[in-house]
Amino acid sequence: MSSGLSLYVRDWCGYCTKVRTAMKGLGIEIPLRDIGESHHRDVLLRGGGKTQVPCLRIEHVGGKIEWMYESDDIIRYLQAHAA
Ligand SMILES: N[C@@H](CCC(=O)N[C@@H](CS)C(=O)NCC(=O)O)C(=O)O
Repeated sequence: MSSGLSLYVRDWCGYCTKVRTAMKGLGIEIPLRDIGESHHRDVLLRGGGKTQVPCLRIEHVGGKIEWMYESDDIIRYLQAHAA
């Protein structure tokens, strides 16, 4: 698993629920950032370029930051990188 993961979400977002359900199935816990909080929304917009959720923030070893949108891509990533 990459060193630093966080998942940007909204509570009412069905795509976010899909990712969170997959995480539960994989036994993975990732810090959640609800973009209902303006700070998290601003960070997502500045970093990823849009406020669409879910978005997985991946901090790779060496410090490179990747912003992954699309629930199916996120689930595939977690399945591939789950320890
Ligand atoms: N195809 C995307 C759809 C994600 C999506 O539509 N998210 C909605 C919330 S449920 C959203 O963020 N809409 C606002 C926006 O796109 O800025 C996925 O599977 O993750």
